[in-house]
Amino acid sequence: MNSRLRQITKVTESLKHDAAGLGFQHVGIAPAVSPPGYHPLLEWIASGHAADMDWITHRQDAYRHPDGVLPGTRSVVVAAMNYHNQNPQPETARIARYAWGSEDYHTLLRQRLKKLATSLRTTWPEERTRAVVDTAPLLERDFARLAGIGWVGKNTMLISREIGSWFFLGAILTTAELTYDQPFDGDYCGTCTKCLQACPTDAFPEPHVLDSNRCISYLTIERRDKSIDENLRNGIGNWLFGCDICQDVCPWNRFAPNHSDRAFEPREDLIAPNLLQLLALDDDLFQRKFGDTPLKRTGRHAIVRNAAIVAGNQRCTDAIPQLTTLLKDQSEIVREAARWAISQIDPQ
Ligand code: B12
Ligand code: SF4
Ligand code: SF4
Repeated sequence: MNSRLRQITKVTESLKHDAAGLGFQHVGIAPAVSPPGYHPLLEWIASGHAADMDWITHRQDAYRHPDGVLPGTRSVVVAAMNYHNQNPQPETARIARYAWGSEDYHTLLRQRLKKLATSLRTTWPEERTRAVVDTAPLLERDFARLAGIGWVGKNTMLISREIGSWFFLGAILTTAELTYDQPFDGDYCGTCTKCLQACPTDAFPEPHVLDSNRCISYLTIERRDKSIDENLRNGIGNWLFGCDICQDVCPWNRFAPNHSDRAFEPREDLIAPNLLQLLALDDDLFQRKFGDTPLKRTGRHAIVRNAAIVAGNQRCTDAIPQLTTLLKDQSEIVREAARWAISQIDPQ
């Protein structure tokens, strides 16, 4: 083995070894190629399924190849971090499990990915690396499949045979060459269609395709400055932020292990948020309570709008005084949701 090849093997081994110590359950490496999901992505955008997530549509060309994120990329290291916590969801207002911890996962994963890249940087200081979580134009699930971590389920989640789908993905793009894993071969959904049937807003026009316009996760997190279509409000049920239904019903999650990471220790007020307190949030209080959590992305107005919709769906008569105050709120989306909620609770 020549010395360059020995270095490649050694760095690949250290990356995999260090990943476990940093709390990643899986790590795999794919060559930088144009991902097979690129054309499905273009079709998805053309069908309007990206809704108004312009940060995806405006950068559609950059998804063609990891070069669009880091010119000269040769390897894509993909890592998965389990955030599963088996606490049951409350009956009142629900927040998706990924957001129960007190830290924003983007910051946390990016910091750990940077640490993970240490062996790469020290061995080859001349090579460039970039850690990405979510926001770069990279099809993370497609690359996770190419890196051998799992398959894309009918619910569009990347599923691992070992840990199910309750995990975050992150990637390190590097101009360095590494030893590549085999792509994950196969699809273990079989004839199951539980996720497609369980979705309360019918967000799957077909298996493996999600229409964001109908997905509660999009509606409650990403649709921040607009009202939510009235026809979809009942389907939102008691989801205040995100939605876990198509993962909760998945048989591959039945035995999903719990995380053992202090960073994902859940906060009581996120596992079981108090609806009346949420309806009373002003900008300052929102910032103080949720400024360092994933909820900050959505902002006060959309969270209060969502809380009003949940109160309406639950016919929560105790919320009437708060909702009446919100009829004069500074935000139009809040005023409108409060009006709607009152009409649901008391049609008179
Ligand atoms: C935009 C986005 C959303 C949107 C759109 C989701 C979607 N399904 O496209 C909304 C806001 C709705 C959303 C919701 C959620 N999201 Co999100 N989201 C993203 C983001 C930023 C981009 C996804 C994207 O590019 N979508 C466009 C579609 C076309 O791409 P895709 O979903 O990757 O689909 C691929 C496959 O379906 C495949 N494909 C297409 N057709 C076919 C056909 C067949 C037969 C096959 C096999 C494959 C296949 O090709 C596609 C392209 O690669 C990624 C991070 C990233 N940069 O990748 C996180 C990400 C996918 N989200 C994540 C999470 C956790 C969630 C939620 C669970 C959060 C919650 N609890 O509320 C939900 C889950 C909803 C769901 N069922 O997907 C995780 C998923 C981890 C995992 N195990 O898969 C990611 C990777 C973020 C992260 N860094 O951890 N999300
Ligand atoms: S996250 Fe919820 S709303 Fe979105 S597709 Fe899954 S079940 Fe449907
Ligand atoms: S619920 Fe069934 S069809 Fe859906 S992702 Fe899980 S195994 Fe696949």
